[in-house]
Amino acid sequence: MRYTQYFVPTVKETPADAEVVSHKLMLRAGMVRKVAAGIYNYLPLGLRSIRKVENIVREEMNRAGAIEILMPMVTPAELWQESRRWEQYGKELLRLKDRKDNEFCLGPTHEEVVTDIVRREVRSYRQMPLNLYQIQTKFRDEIRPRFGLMRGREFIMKDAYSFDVDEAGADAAYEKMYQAYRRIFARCGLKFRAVEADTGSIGGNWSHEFMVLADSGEDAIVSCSSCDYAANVEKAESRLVESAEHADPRPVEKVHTPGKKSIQEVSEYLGMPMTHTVKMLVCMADNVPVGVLLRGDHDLNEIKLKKVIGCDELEMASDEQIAKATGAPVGYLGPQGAAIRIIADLTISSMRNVVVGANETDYHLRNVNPGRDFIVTEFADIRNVAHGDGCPRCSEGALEMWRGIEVGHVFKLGMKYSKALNATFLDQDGKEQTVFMGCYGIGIGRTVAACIEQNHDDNGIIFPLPIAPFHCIVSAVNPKDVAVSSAAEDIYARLQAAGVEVLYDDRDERPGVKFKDADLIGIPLRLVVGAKNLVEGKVELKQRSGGDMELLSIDESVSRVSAMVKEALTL
Ligand code: 9G3
Repeated sequence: MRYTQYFVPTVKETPADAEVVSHKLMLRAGMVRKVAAGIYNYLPLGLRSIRKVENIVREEMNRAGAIEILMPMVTPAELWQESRRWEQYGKELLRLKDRKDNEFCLGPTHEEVVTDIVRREVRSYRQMPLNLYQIQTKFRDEIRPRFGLMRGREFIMKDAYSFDVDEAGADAAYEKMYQAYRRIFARCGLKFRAVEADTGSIGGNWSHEFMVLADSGEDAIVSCSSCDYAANVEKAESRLVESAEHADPRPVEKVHTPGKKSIQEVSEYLGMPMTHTVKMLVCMADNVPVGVLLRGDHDLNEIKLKKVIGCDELEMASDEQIAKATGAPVGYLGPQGAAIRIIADLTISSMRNVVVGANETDYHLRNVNPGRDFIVTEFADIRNVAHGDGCPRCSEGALEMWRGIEVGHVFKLGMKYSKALNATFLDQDGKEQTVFMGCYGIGIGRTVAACIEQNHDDNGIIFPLPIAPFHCIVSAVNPKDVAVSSAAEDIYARLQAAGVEVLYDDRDERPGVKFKDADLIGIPLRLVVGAKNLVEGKVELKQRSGGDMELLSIDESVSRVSAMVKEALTL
């Protein structure tokens, strides 16, 4: 493609409202332009990368035996009412009415629509295993879309759905998708980790997220330093923390702690490490107050607590709700004599002689012992794991904390949707059975953005070749010089003939502008054609990912670039 006939509106200045590097660079490189909050135009360079990721996804899904379909973006309310999700979702589900006042929504995902296909078309066990997928625009009306394509409202997703006769089949389908995802993200040139994840509201009981490691990632994940355990912190467990204190229980002491409300203040004031304190929080579970006990330095994991209680809504109680439920002042809460349900983190059970609130303003108690001074009937893992905790799977590893960008998520769905929509089949014995499902998503735009988060420097993007908009940029320095333009044209033609995707920068621009643009848009290979080197019949080859500049003859440059592209694209 000739730059002078293309459309690459690069900009020098960093846009004000872009917070993460991929958003900044995609705007500056002329890859996307915002139309409305969370809604983007894909400009030529952006679209080429998007299509590269889609094609890698498509190849690996097809290789895994999945079959491509395309479902509608606009989906009828009736299907969502059958699965009872029409009323389950709030404003995030963008609803609309047609001219006859029929209700629809813009599809945020397609479990209902695809299960409707299968319940109509699949009648026999012989038609499964079946995996249907699409690459399609989704809409989720996020409250705060941000970070460009990383958290848009309209976005392109590959969503796949597997259908099997039994759990074993569904497990096999899950494993096939898991392996396909590993190949997909490896081919995209990403450093990623598959982590055990919470299934959230979708239902089912088991899922993995594919996380691209990047400090700008919204998710916190942990991985073990010695085994392959890795999990989203929402779900991660750790080896039970035995408290250091094994002394005999000492007599309770009331201590004056004027104005010391936070664990930090109390432990400093009393000269006690936070590991010797117990904090009591109060949550409202479906509007019922529940007391929660955690070691002072641990953090509550609300997703784990919600699963333990089994409630729909879980919020931290307000100060007045706390006062009403416990009669004690906020900051001085203690479990002794509590009139509300108490759930304690597992760590509490082995603690001795701890500091807790005295349920009285400006007072705490020391040497309080669970079992003697307060009774806990419910112990559960309700804390966030912390960096350095012991691995729950192997005996010697420690958990390391990372930030990750979720680019893929695979779920075992069980029969949640097939039951709700009555998707059944006749088994070998002619008996009616319900299909087992799985669902598997990849954020296409988010994968491009995550790749840029992981591959950039101060000058711009450093695209891994497989998802770069072009393989090679040819920068002609002063194309008005006939020797330069004819050499550049010759290289351009020969590379294209060799199947290399070339962006030929034929602009009448200063060299500096061309080099800055080439670095910004991140094309992996750059050939510079300039009069000085041409005198010796040489051109410069530079790899955007670093390494020394090479001076090559025109023939060598064509064969070298062709070989590098071929090598980078071999699986
Ligand atoms: C909704 C809305 C938002 C949603 C969902 C439904 C997320 C919803 C979870 C999934 C699960 C998988 C298939 C591809 C992979 C992910 N946000 N989820 O179900 F109505 Cl408004 O989408 N679906």
